[in-house]
Amino acid sequence: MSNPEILRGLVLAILLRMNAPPRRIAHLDMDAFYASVELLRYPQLRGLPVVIGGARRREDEALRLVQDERGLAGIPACAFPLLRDYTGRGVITTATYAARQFGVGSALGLMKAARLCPQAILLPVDFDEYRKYSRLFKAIIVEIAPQMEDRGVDEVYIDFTDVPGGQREGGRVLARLIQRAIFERTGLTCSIGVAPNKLIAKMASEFNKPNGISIIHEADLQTRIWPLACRKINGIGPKADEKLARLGIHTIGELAARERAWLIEHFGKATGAWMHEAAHGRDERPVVLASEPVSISRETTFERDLHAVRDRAELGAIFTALCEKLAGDLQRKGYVAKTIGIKLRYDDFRGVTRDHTMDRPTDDAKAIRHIAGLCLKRVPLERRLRLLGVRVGSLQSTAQGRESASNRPQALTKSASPTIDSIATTKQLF
Ligand code: DCP
Ligand code: MG
Repeated sequence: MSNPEILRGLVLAILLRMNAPPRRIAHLDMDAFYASVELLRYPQLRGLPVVIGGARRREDEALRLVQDERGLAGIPACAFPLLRDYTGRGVITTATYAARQFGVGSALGLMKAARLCPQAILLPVDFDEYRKYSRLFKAIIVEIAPQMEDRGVDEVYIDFTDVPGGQREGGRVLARLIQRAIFERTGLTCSIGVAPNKLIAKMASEFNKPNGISIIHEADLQTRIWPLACRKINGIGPKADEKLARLGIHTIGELAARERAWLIEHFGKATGAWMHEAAHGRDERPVVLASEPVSISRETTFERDLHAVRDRAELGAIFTALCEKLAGDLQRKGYVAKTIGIKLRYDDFRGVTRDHTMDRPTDDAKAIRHIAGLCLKRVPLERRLRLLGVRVGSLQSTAQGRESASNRPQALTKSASPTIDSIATTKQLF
């Protein structure tokens, strides 16, 4: 290409960019998601403190016997199990806003929460139901705004930039439309932040929770973002936050005031440079449409610590059930897995993982159980166990997986070299 042509191309690109509408990215997060889904079947609990956590118990089964002709909605509120009567070591997954006023919320132990709000109603988790509503609200969004990035069970990013109406009032009009459509078709509320990029949108969706909308423009950086704690930046975890505090930096504004070179000196090249960009509200990450899961896991914390030999039968049954659930997850989502792994936590809280990669992928419960069982044989089992988890990775979509399986028809073998994973706590993939 000749020089004038390149120049013309460049000018054209600049003109197009100048004429392009500004980037408007939304972050949508459902309000008290698991609890709100539960309130759909138990509307009589609206306005009451309700916490979700722990496995289904005898009390929950008994509850269903007191329903009248209105079904579950006919169970009187006074018949529900209360937090004060809970014994065990489960944790809260989420709580209604009425319960949060008492200081209870995600990740708090149920017994500890009982001391803060003994009168709260306790409901067991029902992942299948939450997954169903997760799929439903996302389907409603893509009907209206197809550029959606799935970020987990209850949150998504949406690119409003080129959606008709997506620029009106900075995105408020479209946000309202989506909020209303989700509410009308599911009965669930959500909160939405719309901003020039994902980083700010994620912070903004929290500003007016529940059922809120926040619109942030570049010019709002100093007034709306800089006063916030550094921890509000998605990516600054508790460790980095502690270090920042030790260096006298508490707010995003204080972070922005530091030289880029100074941040690099203290946090390394990549993190330091990223912190500098983030504090100035800059983030070019695109909204990525199809997000394929990397791995799927299921785990359970036992009601009491179990020993591999003395509680063999009980442990075996739990292990098999986990593998069956995982196989169900794979089949429902249309994946087969080549890597099967286990995760254990001992009674002294130390954790260990083992995994094994097979020659051909599977979604079969028995095959998963077999390989997971082999992994279990590779860990010390003298101590009692507190938690057991099974994870499948190296996922392929079922069609692709079946093809590679039929090309290489081999039995499940122990041939691949085992690897030891580090222990990672990741949000459960749905
Ligand atoms: N969750 C969980 N364990 C945690 C945090 C969350 O199991 N430690 C589950 C339960 C939540 C869901 O994930 O309902 C979504 O997490 P959020 O952080 O978005 O919390 P909520 O949607 O419950 O409340 P909010 O209104 O603050 O978004
Ligand atoms: Mg939420």
